[in-house]
Amino acid sequence: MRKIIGAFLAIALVAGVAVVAHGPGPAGAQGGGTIEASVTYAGAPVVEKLKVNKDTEKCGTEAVVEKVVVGGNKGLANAVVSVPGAKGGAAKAVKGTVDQHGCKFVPHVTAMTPGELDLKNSDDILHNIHTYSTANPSINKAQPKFKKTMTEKLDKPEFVKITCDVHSWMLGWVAVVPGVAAVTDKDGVAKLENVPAGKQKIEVWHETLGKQEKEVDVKAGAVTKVSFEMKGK
Ligand SMILES: [Cu+2]
Repeated sequence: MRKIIGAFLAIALVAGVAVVAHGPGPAGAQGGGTIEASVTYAGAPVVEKLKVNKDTEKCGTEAVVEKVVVGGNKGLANAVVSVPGAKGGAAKAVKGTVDQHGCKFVPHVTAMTPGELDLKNSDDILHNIHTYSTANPSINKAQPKFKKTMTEKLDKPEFVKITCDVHSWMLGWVAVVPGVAAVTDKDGVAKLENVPAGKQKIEVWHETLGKQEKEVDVKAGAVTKVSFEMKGK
């Protein structure tokens, strides 16, 4: 009987230690850290508005093309923050998904690792996927209303511009980035999880404001903050 109790105690002790070891959360358990990037832009927003007279039932009568979206505290939305060197290990493959909804690409900017991109058509009208790229083969394909999803491949790292030849105002971007990446929200903030600890190069890209990079020291199980101020070209 004593032996059995002893064994139970031993199991409880081991379990207790395991719980403590997992304390910092999944990032700490995998040896990675979190990067919280804040991207700002002091310049004016650039949002183009165009009259629409085609497929207005689905597209509306005005198209809003969001080229530079600036939110509270000068936060720059739609910027891609990435750690291109964070390959393998904690960095997972992320499939890209872009929907054509209301005759807009949603989201306007999406990030994925090299591989497959799902193009959805939730509008019930004809769209056409036309990409502008150099590293990857260009895509120029009609997506009829009955084709709800098309899957294409973007295998090479690149920032790929997407347009639609049916609706000339439609504009989107797909960031094909090896490693860990995230797109800034309306406040200009992007959170990157499971970034390998150590010195890492952080890159920021914006469709009209260009690129910047910084080196940061990522600590396992901790949040490292980094900020970027984009300049107008
Ligand atoms: Cu379209």
